[in-house]
Amino acid sequence: RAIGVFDSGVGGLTVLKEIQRLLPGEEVLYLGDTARVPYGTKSPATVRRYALEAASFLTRRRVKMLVVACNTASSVALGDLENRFKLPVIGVIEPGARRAVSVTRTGRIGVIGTEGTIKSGAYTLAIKQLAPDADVVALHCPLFVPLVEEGWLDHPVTRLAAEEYLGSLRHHGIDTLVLGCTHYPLLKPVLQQVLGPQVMLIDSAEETAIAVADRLQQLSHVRPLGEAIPPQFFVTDVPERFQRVGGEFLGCPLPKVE
Ligand code: DGN
Repeated sequence: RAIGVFDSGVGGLTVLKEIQRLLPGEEVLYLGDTARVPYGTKSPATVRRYALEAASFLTRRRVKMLVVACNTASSVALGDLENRFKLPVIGVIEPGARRAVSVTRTGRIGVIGTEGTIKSGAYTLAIKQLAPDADVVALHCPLFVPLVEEGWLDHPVTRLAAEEYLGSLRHHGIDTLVLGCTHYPLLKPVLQQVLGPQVMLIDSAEETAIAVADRLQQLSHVRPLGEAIPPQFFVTDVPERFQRVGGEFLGCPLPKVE
């Protein structure tokens, strides 16, 4: 059986890419809720409803595990999904928080994400549960998602936005920054330049893939390594934009999108 992955749109492809890298023998179904993106500005109740609907679509296709490859949905809907579907559900918050706590030296950790993720307080809570003394500063950076979608990964406007947003984090003296939104790993080079080499960037996508692999191992559900199986893609709106922007996220052209 396959692993079901969903996101509000293309962003979760950063998570899919890491899952494929780590677990090439696994079959993955990916749903991008492109008709209703972005989730980041919507209320928690609305995001919960969307997440339950996306997960229902995948569970009807008999997946063995759900991966919520969206920080906004992970921050408000994980519990509801676990209760409803009785399947292992992996979100992106806990893995990112765990990694941040393990690498920080000063305990000063920054978190950036969408408005929904930051307002939920989910990262701060997850970090504080692991390291009660951590000093967490969380910030929403709403312009980053459209800039990435536009493909402006190394553009003066993106650099200006990063300087404006991240100035306060720099003053706070963080040594670790959690990229708490699926789009942000694509901005790593510019974020690293603005913050300087002393700040460690935590990519939740990489950490989530490790969490997926660990969980499958625990459940003895790992497929033996064989030929890589191409993922199957589904979207809730016409596929053209997903196909184009998604190629940038995956670093290769996407196969057919349904
Ligand atoms: N996938 C969303 C997240 O990680 O929070 C970002 C895109 C969005 O819905 N705004």
